[in-house]
Amino acid sequence: MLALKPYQQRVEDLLHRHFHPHCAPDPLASAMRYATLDGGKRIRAALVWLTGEACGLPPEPLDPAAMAIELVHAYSLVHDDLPAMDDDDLRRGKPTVHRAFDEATAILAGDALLNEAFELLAHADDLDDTIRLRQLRTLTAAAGSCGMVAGQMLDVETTGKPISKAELEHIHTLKTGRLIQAALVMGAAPSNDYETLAPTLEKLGKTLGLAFQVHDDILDVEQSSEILGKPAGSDAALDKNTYPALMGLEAAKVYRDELIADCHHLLDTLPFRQPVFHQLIDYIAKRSH
Ligand code: GRG
Repeated sequence: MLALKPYQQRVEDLLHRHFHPHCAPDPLASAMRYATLDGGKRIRAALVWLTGEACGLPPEPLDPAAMAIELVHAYSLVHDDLPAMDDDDLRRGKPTVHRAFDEATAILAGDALLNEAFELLAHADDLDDTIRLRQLRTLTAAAGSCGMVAGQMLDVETTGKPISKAELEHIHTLKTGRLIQAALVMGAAPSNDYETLAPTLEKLGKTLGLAFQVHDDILDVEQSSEILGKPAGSDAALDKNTYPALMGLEAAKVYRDELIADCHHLLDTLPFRQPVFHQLIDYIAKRSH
């Protein structure tokens, strides 16, 4: 998506500068760079800045929040790819961190990236303490044991077991939705209207996170079907707890489109008009990877 480019470039440049040089010893520093730089759609960082822009804020005060959320996201991917979790060999078109380095380095790089995110926000000295605390509270709660980690735990626990749509929704609201929600809330943190905007942004973030996940599940089914040469909806991906497995591929697409329509309506109830924001919502359900 063309409109995403400036945000992608901005976070890439900021992270590049942040990691060159870095005090961590090698191979830790190299693994942290490998996991973070030159990759990813940067949707979460873009959402931080877009929400800020919509609130009339310049990008600079939101740089630490945009970087921090991408660091938390990168950590979650490194740990999710580990043999004890998804055991994936490829991420962002290249070998996963534990394949390119080793398992111990990948675990430590993930740990370091998570801490780095909070350190970065804690040191965002240009921000008023109230704003900094708002962002720290939002991100720690979203990433922590009652947020993304809880979602991952429930996902691991329920893999291979039949679950209801409500249970799947709960898992993905935590696992994927909480960080997307945090991006919106952190972006509005410096706004004078924060208290008024936060509840709608939370609702929008939750709905957008779900739409993101439903589309991710659809992509998994369609792309593995292409690879295996079978009709979409008939392959092994359907054994997993995903929306297409639970409700069928076509119904999952309808559900995704309903969630996207809800997102547009929620955005329209906010006191800002941001065409790029609407475009990003559509992109979430149209992206090919
Ligand atoms: C290990 C605590 C812990 C949490 C992991 C986010 C997550 C929880 C696991 C990722 C598994 C996964 C592939 C979920 C599908 C949705 C998702 C988060 C996809 C990856 O996000 P993108 O598409 O990634 O924004 P890029 O590479 O573009 O940044």
